[in-house]
Amino acid sequence: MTAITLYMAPGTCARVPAIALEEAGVDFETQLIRFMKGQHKSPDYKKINPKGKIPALVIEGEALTENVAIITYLNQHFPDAKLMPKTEDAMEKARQLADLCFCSATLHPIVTRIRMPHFFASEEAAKSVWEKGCDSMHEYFSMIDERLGKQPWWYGESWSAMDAYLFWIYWRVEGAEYPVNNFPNFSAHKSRMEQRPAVQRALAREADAMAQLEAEGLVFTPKPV
Ligand SMILES: N[C@@H](CCC(=O)N[C@@H](CS)C(=O)NCC(=O)O)C(=O)O
Repeated sequence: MTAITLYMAPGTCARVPAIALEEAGVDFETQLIRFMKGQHKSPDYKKINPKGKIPALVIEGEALTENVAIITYLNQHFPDAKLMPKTEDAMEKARQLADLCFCSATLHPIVTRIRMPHFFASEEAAKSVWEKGCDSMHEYFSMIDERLGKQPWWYGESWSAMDAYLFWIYWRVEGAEYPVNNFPNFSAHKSRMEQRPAVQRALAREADAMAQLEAEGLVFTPKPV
């Protein structure tokens, strides 16, 4: 059996590979990283991810970071799981990468501005960071909403890890006062995601991790805008 460990914290983008692993039906363990203790910046964790970020995946003793790379690897390592649409076409493969990069490199930084504007500005200016984040997000949420109005999943009739990524992005900004209700097709996509047993299992792992943090008094709560 392959030994797989996912380094995660509840609510983070580690949800994306957690869902992918659950969808693939493989055995894996999760290791909770405690942000409030600075564990992600500790020398021990930096041996796994020198960038001090979550997620990191350790598989067969090898550490891999960055969601795009982790999803791409899992897709190749577990081909039967069909985490991304099957294709041998170089352009199609590159377009799938572009989609994952859109989530990690375009949407995720905007999510952070909406969710944690205080990281980017003084107390007085935080509200304007949040507003500008929301303004930037509208264009992309409209685009995603339009696409999901025509089909249940990002790639049509078949679920993919792109849907897991979009699910996390939606959920994260929903909890930061972003007006998600303006995007009914994206909201319906979230509901479809919540019905998937693999998603429920991934969320249950996060709930366990959150309970652990609560018990230790280590829950991180960003300042309200
Ligand atoms: N580009 C990375 C981003 C990872 C990332 O920013 N993770 C956040 C959690 S969602 C994190 O570890 N934040 C802690 C910090 O930056 O100190 C990826 O896609 O995996």
